[in-house]
Amino acid sequence: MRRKSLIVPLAFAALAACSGKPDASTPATEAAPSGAPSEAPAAVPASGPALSDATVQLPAVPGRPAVAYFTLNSDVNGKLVSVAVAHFARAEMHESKMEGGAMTMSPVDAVPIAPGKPISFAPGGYHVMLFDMDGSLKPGDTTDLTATLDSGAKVNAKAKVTAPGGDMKM
Ligand SMILES: [Cu+2]
Repeated sequence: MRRKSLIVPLAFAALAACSGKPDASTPATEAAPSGAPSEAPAAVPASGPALSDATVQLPAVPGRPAVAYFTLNSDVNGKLVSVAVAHFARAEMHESKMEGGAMTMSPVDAVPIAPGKPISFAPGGYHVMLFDMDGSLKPGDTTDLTATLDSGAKVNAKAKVTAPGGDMKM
């Protein structure tokens, strides 16, 4: 008799502990806002030349040329024939080369482009020399860079303006 009276309360205690309160909250069924069909984004052609990593490095000495670098991807064969950068009166495409143990650079009229072969304008190779800045650009600014192809197509990008010798900084 004593035994039973001990066991029964324990059994109840165990039951009470294991049975949690039934969750009264109903599953959240937040209706997605209806009646607002998402605008399909304007179809961006997968093709077409594109600029990336455009930067303009200001000269260490005021009055000296600035330099522009970028990468140009193209899905067509052709030529890059000119580059222009806002706030500079004149731009020239140059190519740096090692000649006789010295780095020299010479103007280039056109750079061939081809699908799957990005053209890299970077230190030590192709670059754009920029002359006669109007004086309004500072590091941290952006300016418009436009590349023109022999087809007449123009490709635009925002170029990041960097401090002299600051192309390794973020
Ligand atoms: Cu140059």
